[in-house]
Amino acid sequence: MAELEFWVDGMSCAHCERAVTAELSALDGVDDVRVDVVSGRVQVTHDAPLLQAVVAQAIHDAGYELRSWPTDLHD
Ligand SMILES: [Cu+2]
Repeated sequence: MAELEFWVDGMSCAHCERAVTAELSALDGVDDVRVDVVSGRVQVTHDAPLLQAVVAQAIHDAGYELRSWPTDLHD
């Protein structure tokens, strides 16, 4: 099980939180998604590798944009 943390732009309310959580939860290997709307921080628990392009597309599909991605992944 690995933890991934990144930031998302454009979220402002509980609706945004639900939309991002739903899109990311649907990705293969994702077990848990925690979204902080105020800071834009998203923490994902996953048991399969997550590609930046896949996560960015899921966030885009939800209507938001990936702001940052960790440069040193340990999974
Ligand atoms: Cu919203």
